[in-house]
Amino acid sequence: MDYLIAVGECLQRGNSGETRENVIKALEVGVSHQEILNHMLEVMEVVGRKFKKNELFVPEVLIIGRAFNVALEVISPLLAVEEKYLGTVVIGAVKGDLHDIGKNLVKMLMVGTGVRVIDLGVDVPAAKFVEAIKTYEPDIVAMSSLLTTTMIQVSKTIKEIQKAGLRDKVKIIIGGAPVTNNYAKNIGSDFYAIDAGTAAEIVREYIQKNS
Ligand code: B12
Repeated sequence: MDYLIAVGECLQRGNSGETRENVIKALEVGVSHQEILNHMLEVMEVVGRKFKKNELFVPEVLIIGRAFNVALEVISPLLAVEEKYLGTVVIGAVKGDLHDIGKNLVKMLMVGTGVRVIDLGVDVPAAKFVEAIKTYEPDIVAMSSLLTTTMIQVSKTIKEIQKAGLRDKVKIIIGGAPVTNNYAKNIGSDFYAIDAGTAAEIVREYIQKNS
């Protein structure tokens, strides 16, 4: 029985229990935790692509993400700190915005690229983003806005990051249904992504080039 292949198959089906069991069995027969993680990341890359092409839908991706997190809990203690993450992303829905389904999908697919994602949650004031940049020193800050009325908060947050002298230290990616590429450019964001799959691709590319 190839437990590594089974990990990938169960993960793709979103079966948390079986994914976890097969991760444990794979470790028992001597597959390295790094090999298991790499295989899981490959699966998440496929998931991201399928989601982008509408071959997978929101509930399926959420279930797969849960299975990924359950399996990750088994291998995280085995990963040495320095090999644990390729980079760090701080993510949040801006002040006044309580929508988090899309943000959580973006977060999950970003985790699937091998980066650490610090989730500040919803209704995040600019000051909290600034504080998080100081604390976690992320490579990228990701902001979500689902309301036309909260789009202005994305712009305000970028200004606050600038005021705090931290703009050169991070790249910024923004998204959410009312946000557009033009808006992103106008307010000085580095990147915009229309969906979670594209966001993960952008992060993967950026981190790989700069790590
Ligand atoms: C679910 C929902 C809610 C839920 C949210 C639950 C939750 N936990 O998220 C609840 C009921 C709380 C809610 C409340 C409200 N909502 Co609402 N809501 C929706 C709804 C139906 C779905 C949103 C959603 O989750 N979509 C699915 C996800 C997967 O898609 P997504 O969020 O767009 O995310 C994708 C991309 O945008 C992108 N993305 C998202 N975030 C990010 C971040 C980054 C960094 C990147 C790169 C990409 C990215 O990737 C995601 C995945 O591919 C939409 C309508 C719609 N069909 O979109 C209205 C909608 C967004 N809501 C709306 C409104 C008006 C409200 C309320 C003001 C209603 C009210 N009068 O109280 C409140 C505001 C609450 C607040 N302060 O935020 C309007 C917004 C109109 C506008 N343009 O401003 C919409 C469009 C409905 C409508 N047609 O009128 N809502």
